[in-house]
Amino acid sequence: MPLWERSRIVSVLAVASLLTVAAAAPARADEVEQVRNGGFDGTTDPFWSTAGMPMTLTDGQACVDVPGGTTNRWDVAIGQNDLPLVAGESYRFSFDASGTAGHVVRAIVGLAVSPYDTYFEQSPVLGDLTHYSYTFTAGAGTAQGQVAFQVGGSADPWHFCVDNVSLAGGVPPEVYVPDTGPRVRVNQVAYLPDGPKTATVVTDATTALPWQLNDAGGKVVARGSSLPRGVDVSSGQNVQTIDFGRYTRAGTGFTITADGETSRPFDIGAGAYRTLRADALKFYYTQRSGIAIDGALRPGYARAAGHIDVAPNQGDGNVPCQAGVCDYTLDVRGGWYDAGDHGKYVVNGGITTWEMLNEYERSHAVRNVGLNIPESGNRVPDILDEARWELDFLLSMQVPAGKPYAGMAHHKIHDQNWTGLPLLPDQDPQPRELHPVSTAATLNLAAVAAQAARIYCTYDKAFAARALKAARTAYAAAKANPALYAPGTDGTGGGAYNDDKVTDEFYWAAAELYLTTGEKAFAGDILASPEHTADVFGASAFDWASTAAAGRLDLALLPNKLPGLAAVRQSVVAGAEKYLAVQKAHAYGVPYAPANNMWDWGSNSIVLNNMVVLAGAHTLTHAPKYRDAVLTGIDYVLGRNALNQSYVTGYGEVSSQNEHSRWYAHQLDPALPNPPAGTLSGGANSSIQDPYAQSKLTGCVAQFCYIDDIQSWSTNEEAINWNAALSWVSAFVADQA
Ligand SMILES: [Ca+2]
Ligand SMILES: [Ca+2]
Ligand SMILES: [Ca+2]
Repeated sequence: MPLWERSRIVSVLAVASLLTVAAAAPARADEVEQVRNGGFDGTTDPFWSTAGMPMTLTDGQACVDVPGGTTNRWDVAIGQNDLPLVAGESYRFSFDASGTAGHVVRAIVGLAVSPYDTYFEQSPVLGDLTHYSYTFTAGAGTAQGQVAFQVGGSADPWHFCVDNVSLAGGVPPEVYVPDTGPRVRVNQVAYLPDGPKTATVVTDATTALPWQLNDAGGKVVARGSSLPRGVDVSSGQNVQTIDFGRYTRAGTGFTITADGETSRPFDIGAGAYRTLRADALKFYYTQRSGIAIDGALRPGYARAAGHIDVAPNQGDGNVPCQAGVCDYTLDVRGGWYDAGDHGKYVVNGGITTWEMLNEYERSHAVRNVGLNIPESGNRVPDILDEARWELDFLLSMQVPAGKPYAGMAHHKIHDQNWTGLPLLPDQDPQPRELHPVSTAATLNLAAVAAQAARIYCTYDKAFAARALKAARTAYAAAKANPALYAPGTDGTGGGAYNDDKVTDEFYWAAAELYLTTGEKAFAGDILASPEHTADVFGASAFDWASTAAAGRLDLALLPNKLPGLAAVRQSVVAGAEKYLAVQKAHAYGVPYAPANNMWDWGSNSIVLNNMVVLAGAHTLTHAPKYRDAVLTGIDYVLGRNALNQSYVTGYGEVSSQNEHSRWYAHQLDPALPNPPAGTLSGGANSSIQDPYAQSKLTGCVAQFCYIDDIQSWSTNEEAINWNAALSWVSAFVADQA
């Protein structure tokens, strides 16, 4: 899960002249101008610029020669302070700007004093003089607001000019209307030839509509009649569904026409899933900490190693604890960066690694999937090499013998303070800190290390033995410290990942230890756990905080001799029946219906993880309905949804591109890439916690609570646990072909 973070500028605070000059660019009669002398009439006062970069007046504009060789956008800037902002008021921020072609200005409205909160920001790429205008709603009120034009971060010197700077209050809030394209919604990637094929048409019609399936040449190859479904709660749209499953011939470039609209194109075939299952796993190599990314393996994604103790980095080879937490340092290099930040969190690393290793245990084909990683060709399946990168990190987070809480795992390691975007991993200047141990992190380590012990024994006996020893030690330490909870308040510089219910982690760890060792003591703990007979398949099957279903699925599906296994297996089938019923009732075929229609953070991963339960029921019963439910469910993620877009970068005619990340920050810096193909966006989130989403989506209905912008960290981040769900399900789909 990505983080609750506040986007902050770590700004050089420039001192404004207090000279007040009448505003030169008059606002409309009903709007109130906040900026003084935005037209630069005869003077640049009261604007300021950072030391060493004087403003000059040129043709009535303020211009600067921007020095080269700075690192961050905020290292050099011009701006104006002491602007009042009223919480909840809508403002239009506009200006004319020009710059040496291809350079970027980060234009912000924020707080002029510590902690320099950013209320609104845009980073246009400059060229000839252009008018820029944006509307946003202030999330906070202050008398110390600021507009600033941050122009740092360029290796080369360049020239920047700005004029007619305006911040007008009293404007009507902008009504954001997403471009959702044609009203016929399909899986824009592919349907399997022998799988179910359904589409959704958004329409005012309440009686059945004729539809036709067209091949790439426009020839009609199938026809039928749609099924009226009424108003879909998750979108507020009146919809009908189209079932074209009887058409089974493979091909590319199909479309569906209904109600006068033609869908985006799609394939019928399995090839895309063979590519997707690999891409979803290739995601992890460029997410690695502690290693340089080789451009020969990932063209366009080469970068220096992050956090290997080379300045300006301050770790991770010798990381101390937060003050008063411990008296030692640990070498915690490696692992994956969690999401769009540079933190590493044991609970999220744990569930991610479990799902990846589970894919290995459940899908034989994945052993032969090459991932173009440095370890390709070493006779170990690449998926295990990739998971090992994280496993070694997780093991390094365990408290050494002889120290207080020996055998427990530190909850997380991350920056002391939040950093801004963009920021390459090797450029992160923040001190790194170990946070206190937690029972949840310790049990994650126990579960995943135990799972690793049975999987890696074929390839690396010494590692398998070390992992099992660490798992036993962690499990015993958690039993001795059963209620050390990471607090929800520990969210500065990294996500809190707080969890104060750990019966599920105890159950999961006992299950993995039992599956690996067969020992009676672990069976006893499983049978005594309240989770063992509880209904663990709720609206969301499992995630980093709720892990009971992970244990239940493994007990049901992996070889073992636990007493009462029939009931364990039946519980998985019963869970799948619930998701199947939810999906059947859903006009977009989504096996997810949270209480009060409040879609959760990272909803795409929830949809996919619920499908892992459906896939489990298929493995247990071989009933085609569960397989078909998975094949239908993935349509939602790949385009059959209210926004008519795929949530996987590079898949589908229209897909997420600008996931929140400090280094895939192409939207903020054209020199950086977008996330690689096969990156899953978090997706619709009813609570829209970030200011950018709030400025565009307030009042949104479930599926519409999403925007493909790098600033929307609550709807559009990338994360290791989410891609694990995509990887698992795309592998299952590929295996069905
Ligand atoms: Ca002017
Ligand atoms: Ca390999
Ligand atoms: Ca828990």
